[in-house]
Amino acid sequence: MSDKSKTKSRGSANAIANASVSVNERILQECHKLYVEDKTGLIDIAKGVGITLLEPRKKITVLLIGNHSAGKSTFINWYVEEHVQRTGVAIETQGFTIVTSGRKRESLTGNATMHLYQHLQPLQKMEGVIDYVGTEISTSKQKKFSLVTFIDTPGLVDGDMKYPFDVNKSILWLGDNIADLIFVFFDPIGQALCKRTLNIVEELSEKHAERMKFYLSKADEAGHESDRQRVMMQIVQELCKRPNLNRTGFDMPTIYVPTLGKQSRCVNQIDDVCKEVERTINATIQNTLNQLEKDCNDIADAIDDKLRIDDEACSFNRKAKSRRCIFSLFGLFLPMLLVANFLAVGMSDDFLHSTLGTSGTATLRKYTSPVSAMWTAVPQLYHWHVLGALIVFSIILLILAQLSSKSKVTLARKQKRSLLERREFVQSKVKSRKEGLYKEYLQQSIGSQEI
Ligand SMILES: Nc1nc2c(ncn2[C@@H]2O[C@H](COP(=O)(O)OP(=O)(O)OP(=O)(O)O)[C@@H](O)[C@H]2O)c(=O)[nH]1
Ligand SMILES: [Mg+2]
Repeated sequence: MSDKSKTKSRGSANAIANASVSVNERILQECHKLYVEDKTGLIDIAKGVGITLLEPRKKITVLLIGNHSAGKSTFINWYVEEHVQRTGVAIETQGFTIVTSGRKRESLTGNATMHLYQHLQPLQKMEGVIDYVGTEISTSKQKKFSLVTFIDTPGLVDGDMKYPFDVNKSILWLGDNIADLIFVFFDPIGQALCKRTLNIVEELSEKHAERMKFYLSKADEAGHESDRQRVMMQIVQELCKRPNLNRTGFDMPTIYVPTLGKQSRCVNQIDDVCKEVERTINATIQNTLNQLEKDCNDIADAIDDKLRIDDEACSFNRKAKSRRCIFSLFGLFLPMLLVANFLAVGMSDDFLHSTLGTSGTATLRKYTSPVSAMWTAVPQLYHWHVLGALIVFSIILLILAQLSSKSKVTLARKQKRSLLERREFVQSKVKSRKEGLYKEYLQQSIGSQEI
């Protein structure tokens, strides 16, 4: 193949790669938007039904660690294809630098960084760190940079070197809480095996082995193949001495920054690093879309629960209402019956005739006669007892009526409607958007595979 056609095909491959970046970027951005939009965003909807959702990230984060001069900053510059980070033989990177893509080339201080990345705020609590945190925003769109945020860290050294903050603690925190990928660079000529690096690597490996990738950096400087093999053996042996790092099949690709111009016959596996980044981006997109579906289902379930609880409360209230009616009816009916009976029996005929009329008196006597019969059946001696008992019984019935009248809070019709609308929105609109995004994502990845 001629050079010209090679350039051409590489050019078109890049164009496809860039196109796929933009699809992926858009998918992550749209997912993010579906969560954070005011009122109609999933975070707000979920909050309304008592669920706390985290907003999905628009980029993956790669943490680079390694000894001083291992080539961390140079690698970032190579990836970004811009000189964003200072590099050199001296100890160059003294703090944490977040290198990310944006619309404008800009450098941010620690405080601005904390405003931009709220999830980094716990770092602020670690003494001294804030003065050594910064952000470099680059407009580069090279490789997959628009979907990656790098965190460059201070070179790790043993001995007298004093860091102005607790470097181990802060790297461990970033590895635990922020990084999707942790690249460890071992440099064959430097202090690759310094204790500080090994300690941090071991501690991170304990919890996040799957996020960690080891590389023999500056491999072009490692001399001949046999020297390189020896260095690699030494590093692997040293790592394997640590119980938490003693795994079989230790993978340590050899990488070097091709642009540094050294002629080397050493195999450069730097593309593996880019592939690792791509793999993590793809996994993140899939996870984000899956999480979106799960969050929609959780919201719908929470709304269903709310509606079910409301239905139960409504039927409880209905039952309570009928219980209250029955108790009150009996509680009032008994004393009224007794009073009516006493009137019928105790009042003179003349008085009853004059107040109720002849037919009224007859009706009263007719209906109170069973009570009167029961009352006369009770021995005179117990009349007061029975009367007392009936009054107590009535009071108990009235208290029961009062107690059972306590109703549960139910949703207003408007609230219920709004819940149903939100459920419908999440289950149909958001989910169908998610389906569309998944389709786009798969189409783009299958498309690029075919080519
Ligand atoms: N030959 C060669 N030199 C490299 C490579 N990567 C980095 N260097 C050189 O190594 C030196 C140190 O590189 P840096 O990128 O500053 O290393 P670092 O890990 O960021 O160092 P600190 O910031 O001090 O921790 C620089 O002079 C680079 O030019 C490489 O792949 N090959
Ligand atoms: Mg550096």
